[in-house]
Amino acid sequence: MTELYEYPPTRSQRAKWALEELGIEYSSNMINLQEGQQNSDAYRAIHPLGVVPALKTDTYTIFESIAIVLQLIDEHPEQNLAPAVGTPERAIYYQWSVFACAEVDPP
Ligand SMILES: N[C@@H](CCC(=O)N[C@@H](CS)C(=O)NCC(=O)O)C(=O)O
Repeated sequence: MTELYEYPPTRSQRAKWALEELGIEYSSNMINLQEGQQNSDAYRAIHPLGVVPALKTDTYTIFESIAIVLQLIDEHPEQNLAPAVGTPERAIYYQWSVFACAEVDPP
């Protein structure tokens, strides 16, 4: 079972949106940031930096909201949410995906 570690409304919404858009079955684990649950040993074992989101599947655990979105989209090519690898359209897709976290998030 796929598990999302989230606390809305934060960047975890990105991962949730992708899960919902792709129709993936998942369970939600709320990490209450105001109560400091992100600092528990249990959650630090999932995400060493203690931030949300993180995603745990049967085969891997990852963090970084954009990485989660890109991976989920790659796992479901039949949904056609991303341009084909190696195409000019894919280049632009990478550009804006990285721009979102590298340039938009900091400010
Ligand atoms: N680059 C990370 C940023 C994650 C992040 O900063 N999450 C915030 C919520 S938007 C958080 O969990 N903060 C908790 C804290 O700093 O204690 C991503 O996009 O996943």
